[in-house]
Amino acid sequence: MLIKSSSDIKESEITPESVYRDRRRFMGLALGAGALAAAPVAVAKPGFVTDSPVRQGPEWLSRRIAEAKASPDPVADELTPYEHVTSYNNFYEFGYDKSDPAKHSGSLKPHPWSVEIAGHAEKTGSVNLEDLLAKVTLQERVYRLRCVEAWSMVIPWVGFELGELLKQFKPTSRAKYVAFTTLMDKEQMPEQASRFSTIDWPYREGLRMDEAMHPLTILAVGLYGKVLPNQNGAPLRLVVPWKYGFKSIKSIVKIEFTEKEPATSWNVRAPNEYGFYANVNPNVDHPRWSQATERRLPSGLFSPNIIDTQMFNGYGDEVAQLYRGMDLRKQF
Ligand SMILES: Nc1nc2c(c(=O)[nH]1)N[C@H]1C(S)=C(S)[C@@H](COP(=O)(O)O)O[C@H]1N2
Ligand SMILES: [Mo]
Repeated sequence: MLIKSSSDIKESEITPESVYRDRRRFMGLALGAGALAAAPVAVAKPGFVTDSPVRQGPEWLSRRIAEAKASPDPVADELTPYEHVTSYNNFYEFGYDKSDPAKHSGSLKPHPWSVEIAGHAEKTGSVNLEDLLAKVTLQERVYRLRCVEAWSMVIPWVGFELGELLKQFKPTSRAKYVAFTTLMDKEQMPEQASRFSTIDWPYREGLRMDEAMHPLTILAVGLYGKVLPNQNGAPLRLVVPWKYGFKSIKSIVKIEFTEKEPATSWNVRAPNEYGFYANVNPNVDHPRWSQATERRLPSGLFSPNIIDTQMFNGYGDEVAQLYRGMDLRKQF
């Protein structure tokens, strides 16, 4: 096994998921010498990323991701397998079928990448991804992702707290919201050139300042211990686990501190269906379907895995206080 070249290793031996599970076990236990010897070689070798069928990021990024701190808290939910997380996606810049992003996002060039920081902050300007990541602590976070379409997954992200980044730019007292923008590039994101698009590109999202600063809110650069695949929003995407998935904007090029609530893509498109807050809420149905339950992937066609949706996607203990005094039926 040690001397196999990467081309000799069958993909089945090194699925990111199995490697990942072993890595978690490996990292999570205080190992004696015996256990160390039993740890699979593929786990110990940091270069496992190079065996990936997924397009890779630069070496420096793979290394940073491999060094990320393991998740502190175990999540009871079973992880959604890697193949599902990376092949069943919403990323309308590449098409509207769930399989389109995995098929068509090869045109996206996530490296090099830079992010513009703008608006009400003492420091603003453009920062490249490597410099941006040099000043934050990468860690693993296992989160439930609940799409407004009533399906969900459990994904082990690698990322950092958005608040840790935002503080560095010293937002002023006028900064009440944070607005995010996805890359606008018709060559890299072909659907942005379509005359039949349902969205007014580029994709935009936003959070209230306290939501943006909440420790559960992260920017992700990886998943399953590997560089974020293009279809999942490479190289940098938001993850807000207590809100519907459409808030978790992908491939971010701009972060702006604003005084007023920013316009957000789905809210602009259909304000009666998609609110600015978009907190997961089983008691407030979408006008065209119930939000009381969800299809947890993977889910069979003949034996669908239907579970109850939880208030704030199960993160109520951490975030409910952000919305005290608000009518969540009106501010949905
Ligand atoms: N730029 C951009 N970001 C986006 C979307 C999109 O179409 N474009 N879709 C959103 C929706 S509806 C969901 S459910 C999640 C899906 O993330 P995933 O494909 O990584 O599971 O991304 C969100 N972020
Ligand atoms: Mo979604």
